[in-house]
Amino acid sequence: MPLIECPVSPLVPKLKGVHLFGFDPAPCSQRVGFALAEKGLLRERAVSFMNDSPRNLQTTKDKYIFRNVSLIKHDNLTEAWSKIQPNMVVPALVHDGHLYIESMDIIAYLDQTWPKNPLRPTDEGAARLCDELVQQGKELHLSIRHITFHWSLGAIGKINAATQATLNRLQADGSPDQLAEFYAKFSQDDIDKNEFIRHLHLLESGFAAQEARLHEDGRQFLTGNTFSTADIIWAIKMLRLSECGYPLAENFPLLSAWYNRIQHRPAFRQGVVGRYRFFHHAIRFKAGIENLFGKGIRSSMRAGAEDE
Ligand SMILES: N[C@@H](CCC(=O)N[C@@H](CS)C(=O)NCC(=O)O)C(=O)O
Repeated sequence: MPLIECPVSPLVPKLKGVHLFGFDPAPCSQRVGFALAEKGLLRERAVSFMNDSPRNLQTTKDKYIFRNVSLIKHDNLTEAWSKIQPNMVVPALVHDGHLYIESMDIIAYLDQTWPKNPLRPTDEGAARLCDELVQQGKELHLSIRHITFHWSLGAIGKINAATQATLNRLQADGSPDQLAEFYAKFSQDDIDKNEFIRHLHLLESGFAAQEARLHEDGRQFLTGNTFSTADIIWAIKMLRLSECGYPLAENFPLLSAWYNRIQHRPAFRQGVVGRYRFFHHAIRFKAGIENLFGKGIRSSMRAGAEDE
């Protein structure tokens, strides 16, 4: 359900042009930033998410305003955000007063609305594969969350009892993203270490399947020889794993070569990594130190897992 018919927030109907509500280091937000850049839509400026000064209500043609929802400051766990995204996660996109949520649905909407540089293969078989890989990528998002919180954020990812109570109160009933449930367990150290390792291994199995596919016929991209949304969703997973110090090239050489090709795309640089250099280097540095002392993600890799 990408379109929210009657958004509660009074800000939404006031916004003209394209506005992306997101957080630069967050994978789901990065997916949309990447797709916007592939479409040739450039970031005009960044403002705080509820900014309603008249100059920030309207964007210029082929540009978008980035509305920052800081996950570090827990902007997403506020009432104002719950009125825009009832599941209290990023991203959300507003186009001419219409609100869209769910990153991959937003990308599909962008692809329909801006047909330049199509992101869905025209060949039927490749399109089917693309849908399949996007679906697998979505299902693995919970694994990326576990990996990020365990191997990147650690204690700074925890929330206090008051914030938890606010989140419990505001999160939509039956939210598919289950943020309140996740924070309740993570903040109380109530997730078993093996659960994090299980999520890492799920991702590794996903990567192994892509590696095998690239091996089959030397294709350039995951669905064939044209870039697609499947490349977007999987490349963003690689980015997070590499930030955690995971040795991609050692374990998945073909996928790693594919990821290098993606990294060289101007849209990846403009829409994703160019946007959060400090955070990117900071988490890589932290991961490097932890791996050095045997406490990082490397010690839990499938090949290195002793408890299997
Ligand atoms: N299904 C949603 C998932 C969104 C999601 O989980 N977003 C994460 C960032 S990648 C988030 O906002 N997390 C909130 C938090 O960690 O507090 C989508 O694809 O848009």
